[in-house]
Amino acid sequence: KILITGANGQLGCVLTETLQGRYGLENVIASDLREKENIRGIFEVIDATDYDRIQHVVTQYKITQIYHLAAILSAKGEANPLQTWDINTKTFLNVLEISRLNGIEKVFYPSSIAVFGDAALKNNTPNDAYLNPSTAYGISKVDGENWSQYYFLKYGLDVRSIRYPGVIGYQSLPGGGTTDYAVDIYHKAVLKEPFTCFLNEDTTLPMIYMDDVIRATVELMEAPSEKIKIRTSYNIAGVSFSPKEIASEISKVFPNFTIEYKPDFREDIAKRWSKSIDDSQAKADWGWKPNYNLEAITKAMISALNDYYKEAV
Ligand code: VAH
Repeated sequence: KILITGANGQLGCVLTETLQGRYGLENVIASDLREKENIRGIFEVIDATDYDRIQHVVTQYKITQIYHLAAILSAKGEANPLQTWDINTKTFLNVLEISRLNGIEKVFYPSSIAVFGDAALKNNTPNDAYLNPSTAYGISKVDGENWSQYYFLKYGLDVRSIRYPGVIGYQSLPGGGTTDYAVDIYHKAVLKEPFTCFLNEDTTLPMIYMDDVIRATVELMEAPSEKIKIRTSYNIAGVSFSPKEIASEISKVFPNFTIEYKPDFREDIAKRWSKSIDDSQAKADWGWKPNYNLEAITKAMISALNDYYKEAV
């Protein structure tokens, strides 16, 4: 039985559906701080800062695996560091401690390319780069990575983690992230509206398509334990592009599409992150391979959002 926290979130809702498809609707317990949004199947409201509440649900459903997706993203995290600490770090420690005390078999922890700061190489950032993040969010993710490794080394808890790039998908909207523009831009393009970008035109960031990132998560979690050599977190790469490059790809489909640039505080966050990621370790250890480049992402996003907005009319 699998428990997912943060199931209403950008990735949580898609991962819930994928795991339900793989392991059966009755074997996946979705949870979130808020009442259920676009989720079928079993759902529990869980405030993951509440240790007893998680423990209760773990006992009630005889949970054997936990995917801990509840988190505050980078841009929103800057407004309230204490809340970011509670929601990103305290909740994860609750999950780890409950996992070890209840014999949970596997735990998944989403880290982020936000763990990288000025000390890391900007291009092809290696897995073992020195981590000096510049945001409250990045600090919380480095912390989570270290706690993962600690619980693995000290208690043998099978915690696995990926450093997610910015995730692009049509199924859901991100909230409070710095990479969110790369989802919003497709919505505006399909609605034939102009787009205002909060990053500079040349600010390149690592991104990944939803299908790829969900597949990476499932593949990592299904890999034999001895293949998982890194117990902090794995770099994975999808595609890297700047706002100018995504806009130019969109213009091939919508020649009248317009974009203007009004960089705000999120530009300061983005410029300290990596531009591209070296994922050779994930490739070597558990066979990771991305499928979607920018052209394929653009095609898939526009076609899915066209259908979505047609049905919505
Ligand atoms: C954010 N999407 O923008 C997240 C992500 C790569 C960054 O973790 O905050």
